[in-house]
Amino acid sequence: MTVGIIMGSKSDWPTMEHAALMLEKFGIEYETKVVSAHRTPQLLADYASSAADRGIKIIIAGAGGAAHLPGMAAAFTSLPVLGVPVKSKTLNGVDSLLSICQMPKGVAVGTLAIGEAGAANAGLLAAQILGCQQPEIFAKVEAFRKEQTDTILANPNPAE
Ligand code: RP5
Repeated sequence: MTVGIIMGSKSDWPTMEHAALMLEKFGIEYETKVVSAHRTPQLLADYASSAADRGIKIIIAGAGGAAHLPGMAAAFTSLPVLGVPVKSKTLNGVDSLLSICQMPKGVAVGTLAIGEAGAANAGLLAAQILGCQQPEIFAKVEAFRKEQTDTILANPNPAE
């Protein structure tokens, strides 16, 4: 598998599946797994520290609330980690966003937007990173963006 999509709970899947759907658009292989930083800490350590040896190139990690999963995953691997703040019930995901984006200097997590858009963009950004080395993925990203642009230009009337 090229991309590992992990999340803190099964309840994150309706958000995180948008990362998976985006990767599928570009034909990128991925695996999905519930890995909780606080409920299954040893699993997180094992997953992240073995990911590079297993051939994973990028980890997408989504979590909500006190969302330490992406940061802890990044602590266990030098692979790029893309963090997705899942919308929480009490603070609408602002807690998740701040938990993920405010990494102290020295361990990086690339943070996306809260919720579905962030998950989809994590998949897109993973494709763009992989596309730097793989021309066929780069071409698919270019085609995706052109189609998006053409669709808007072909129908600019908001009332139609
Ligand atoms: C986090 O707590 C998860 O990432 C999830 O977003 C949130 C709530 O988890 P559940 O109580 O739904 O399992 O760890």
